[in-house]
Amino acid sequence: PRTIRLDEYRPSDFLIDTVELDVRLDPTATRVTARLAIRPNPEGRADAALTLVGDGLNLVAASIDGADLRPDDLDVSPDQLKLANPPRGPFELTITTIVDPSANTRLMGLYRSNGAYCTQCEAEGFRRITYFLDRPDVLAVYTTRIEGSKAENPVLLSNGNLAETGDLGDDRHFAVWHDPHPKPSYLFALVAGDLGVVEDEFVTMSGREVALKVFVEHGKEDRATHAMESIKASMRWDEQAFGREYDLDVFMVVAVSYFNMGAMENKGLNVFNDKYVLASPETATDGDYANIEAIIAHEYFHNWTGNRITCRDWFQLCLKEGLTVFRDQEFTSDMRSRPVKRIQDVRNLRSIQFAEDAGPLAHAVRPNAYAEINNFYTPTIYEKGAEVIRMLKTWIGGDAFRAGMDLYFERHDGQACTIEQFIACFAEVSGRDFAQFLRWYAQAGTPVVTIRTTHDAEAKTFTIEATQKTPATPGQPSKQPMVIPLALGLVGQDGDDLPLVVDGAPAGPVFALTDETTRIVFEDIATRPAASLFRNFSAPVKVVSDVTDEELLFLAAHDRDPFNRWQATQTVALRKLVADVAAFRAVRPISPEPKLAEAIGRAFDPAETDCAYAAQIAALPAEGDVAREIGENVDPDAIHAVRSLLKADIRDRLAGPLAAAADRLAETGPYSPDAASAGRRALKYAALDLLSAGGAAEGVERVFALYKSARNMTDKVMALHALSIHATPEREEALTDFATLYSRDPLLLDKWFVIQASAPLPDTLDRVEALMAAPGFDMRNPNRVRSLIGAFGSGNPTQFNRADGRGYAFIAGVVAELNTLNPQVAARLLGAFRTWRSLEPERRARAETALRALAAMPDLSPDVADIVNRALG
Ligand code: BAL
Ligand code: ZN
Repeated sequence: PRTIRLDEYRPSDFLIDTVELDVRLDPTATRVTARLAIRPNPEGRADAALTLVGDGLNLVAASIDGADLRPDDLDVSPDQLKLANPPRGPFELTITTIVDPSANTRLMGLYRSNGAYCTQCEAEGFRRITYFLDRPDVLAVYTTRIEGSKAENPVLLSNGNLAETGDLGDDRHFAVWHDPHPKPSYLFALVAGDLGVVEDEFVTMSGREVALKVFVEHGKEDRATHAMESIKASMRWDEQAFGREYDLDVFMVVAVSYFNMGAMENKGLNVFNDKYVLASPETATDGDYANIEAIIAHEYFHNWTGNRITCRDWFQLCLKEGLTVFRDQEFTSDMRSRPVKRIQDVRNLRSIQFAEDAGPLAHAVRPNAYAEINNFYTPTIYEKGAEVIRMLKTWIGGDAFRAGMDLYFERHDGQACTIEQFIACFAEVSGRDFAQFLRWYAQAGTPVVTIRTTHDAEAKTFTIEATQKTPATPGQPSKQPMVIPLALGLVGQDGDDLPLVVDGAPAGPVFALTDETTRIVFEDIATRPAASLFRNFSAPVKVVSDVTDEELLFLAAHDRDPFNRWQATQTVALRKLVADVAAFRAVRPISPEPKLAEAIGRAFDPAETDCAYAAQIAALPAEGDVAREIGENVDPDAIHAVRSLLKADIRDRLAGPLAAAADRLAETGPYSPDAASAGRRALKYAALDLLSAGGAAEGVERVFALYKSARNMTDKVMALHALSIHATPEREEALTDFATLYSRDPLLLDKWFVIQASAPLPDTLDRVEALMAAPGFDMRNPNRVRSLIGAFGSGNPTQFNRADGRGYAFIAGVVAELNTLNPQVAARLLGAFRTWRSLEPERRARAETALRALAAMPDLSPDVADIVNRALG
């Protein structure tokens, strides 16, 4: 496939002001007539041909200003419609195409999900509906008429406000929707089907009444109330936090069961993966409730950051995604616990984005080239993109950040923008020079900041010397220094922060590291403090410091920054795990570490009231964190073994407090998904996970008892997960029981798939293969594929990385099968290989063999070919 480059961007030669779509629904032959008001773009080339793109389209008719076009007037293929010499003034082009929604297994464009019609147009799906200038900088006002069978599609939805409905007799009816806000084609949506609805209302800050509707499959209406509450909370929050008001008469969310992504922010008509809408205590876990709230918020927040102001081109994807992730993170922090949210986000960033940044798929937050845009909906665009916004705010301060956002909304409303236009708003309000800061968008790789500290007792100074280095990444052999905000505190022996004095004046607490090496000399420091570095994770960097374990354990007890209290324990644990892996592989004894157990033990102190936070303290770094820290010649089995040993050691040291916590935290009243109740369950799970470490009989018994007595899905799934990682009879009994009870519900079947696919047991791959042939699995449904195969590839380090290479061959085989069925999902599964180069030589060779076999396949989709080529590149 052709590589698209940022520096080749040109404005479109033509603009489309209005789009009138007439869609006659039919399961296999939907007829789409698009009437386009086109005019030359004053910023385009004067003599240009008009080339509309398509993707697998079938043209029925075309006319200009009412006059039919003959085949000779047109250059038409399934992938483009070209007029060599179009009118040089405004004209109307009418195009009729026929599409087959039932055959659309790629789930891009118009397709069917459990009988309903729905669309997905981001990034380039609209061209599978009609020929178009399918690029985000062409903004048009859409009017959409949908006509279909009344019995099969009583609900007919599109973007904007409902303008007209009518009965055509003979089981036909229609609806006309008008969206007054100009938008790019990727935000177009249409849904039609026989759906249930939950309705409510929201009155905006200026008094506009907005009808709220959540559409779900009939019979699932009672599972939509949490989503509805989340919509209202999101609308209120965006008014309060950013002054942003909703702008249509109706806001709709539709849950569909076949969906490539999590959800999609189409104007006024968000389409959601049903996994992120449906929740009841009997069917959803605390994690599901939190995810739904966050994703509803994310899509709603796109209304301003994405829809009202969109991206000029797809290189600017982080303009809407990084910013909107930042906004949804802030929303969750305000709705729940800010420190816990920050810890969860940083865990997630490290596990998925740092991993991406350290491997062959590393790319910049704003890439400068792509072969397939679908492959750039990545943790780097989303999660690192959000970190860049957070750093910007940390660097210029909250007030300037808000002023910059206000300016951005005011100046660019209705436009398709670039990162430079966004950043210029912050430069203007803060008076800062952002030239160096912009490197965060251009340079890939996770900067490593090495910190050396020295205390001079005589001079009473404490010096921090910070050296930054960003490793080479594909296509970027050498890097320039970045602006790295370092938020810090110096904690004195009484546990209080010392005043920060530099050059005789109060300083900090945020210091910008702008050079390769920055020295900061703090004055009036009589005794060596414990340096609390990168408080609240003030920059997405890897920190290597000479702060001792002893100082870290002191910070774990006393730091006033809750993030760094957590981080201190994590760093000590990570250092130990890395050392233990080296000892284990060299067949040397592993040294005990009672102080770490003591720090973790504080999480189970009955006096600890923030249980969600305590649960984070109690959870050791993941196996992937250890692998990344080791960096090369990684043996996933050794990491798993050593981490399990550490858990067992902690269990032995804390057996009493763990058992007491598990008892104390047992569920008593009715289930509530609120954050405090969820926190208690999370801490109970942390205790049970440690108690059952290594398959210890007493712990397994407790977990099994919880499984059997559980009265909500969170307890049930937590217990099943804890049982599933040890080969015990209880495991088999619980898995069978869960299947008997719940396997007819697809979203619960997914939980059962995930649990089995992630078990670090030697028979897991056999089971996964068997489950693919079992009832309920459907290769065409992305949720099933992700929960069974995706969880195995990306959530099971020991079994995906089996020493015999079968894990690699299995994932490559599924990718080959999905390559034509659903290339986007296929390419996503291949992400499992993003760390293959850091493996020990034998596994690395086997992973490479699997990738090369895939690369040699004929007819690879652009999506899969792009990932394979970059992974091998
Ligand atoms: N725009 C794709 C889905 C999302 O990020 O909201
Ligand atoms: Zn988004």
